[in-house]
Amino acid sequence: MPGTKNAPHLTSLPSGTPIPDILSILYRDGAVRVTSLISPDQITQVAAELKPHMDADYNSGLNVFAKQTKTVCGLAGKSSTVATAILQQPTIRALVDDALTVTTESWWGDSRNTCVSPPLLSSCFAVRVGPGSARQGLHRDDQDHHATHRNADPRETTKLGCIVAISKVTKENGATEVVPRSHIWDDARKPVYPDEVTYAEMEPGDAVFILGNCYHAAGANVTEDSFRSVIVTLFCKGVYRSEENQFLAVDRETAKKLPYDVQDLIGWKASAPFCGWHDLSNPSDLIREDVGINKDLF
Ligand SMILES: O=C(O)CCC(=O)C(=O)O
Ligand SMILES: [Fe+2]
Repeated sequence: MPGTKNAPHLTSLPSGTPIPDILSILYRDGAVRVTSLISPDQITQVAAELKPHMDADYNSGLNVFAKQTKTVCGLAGKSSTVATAILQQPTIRALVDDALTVTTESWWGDSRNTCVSPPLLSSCFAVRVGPGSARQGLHRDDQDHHATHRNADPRETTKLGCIVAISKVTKENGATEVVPRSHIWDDARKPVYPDEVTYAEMEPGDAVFILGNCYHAAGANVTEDSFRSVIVTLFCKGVYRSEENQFLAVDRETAKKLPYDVQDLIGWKASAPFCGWHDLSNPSDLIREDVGINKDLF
């Protein structure tokens, strides 16, 4: 209960904390906040790139978001700063690689093959929770992969989310509700609101990482005039399909201009051995004229 020693608690670590230390909290609690991950200049730039879309965009109409909440999707293609400052951010990428890289061994005839499937971008969108927004329902993000949770294993998930604050984020203006340690619960247990919830309050540039098996929700905005803006970036294991269709979200001409590792992240690289190919080759051959045809999918 709030105020007692068993109150749900979200651990904060400063940017620059060694990756193994961040990972040990993430796997222990299902979520962890990292402060000052993205620089103030980059946040200002992201906000400027988002503004025309936010001004022009509409409520998604989905029941999963309140009617006062606006979303802007497809940010890998709409914001070059998101594509670099967030999608290439070394801490984000290191946590994602650890949680979501899939490595398996199997026989092909007499050969024992080790296949490594790197993570994919699952979705990248801004969520601006406006005054009067109701809270979202508590949920697990890996539900769209029909993930099951049977083994109390922190890694038993298909996704990892990273929510970066663009505005100041407070409990009052809609901070993400998080249920620490719910990532190891089975599928029957329902989180109890508000007793098991804590709030991911943040300054601009802070980030909260939430494993796909950890219960959370966008909070209610009970203010008169404060808007809560965040970038939600979800990553998934490369053997699952992305939540947001990245080939439609980022057109081919825009994808061509992205850094190669971001192209890979949004699906232009096949996952070894044979997942996601085009014409039995890496799709990136279509957008990288200088590297030539690569038929080797292993
Ligand atoms: O906006 C937030 O705080 C979280 C949004 C979320 O959980 C979702 O859209 O899946
Ligand atoms: Fe979510």
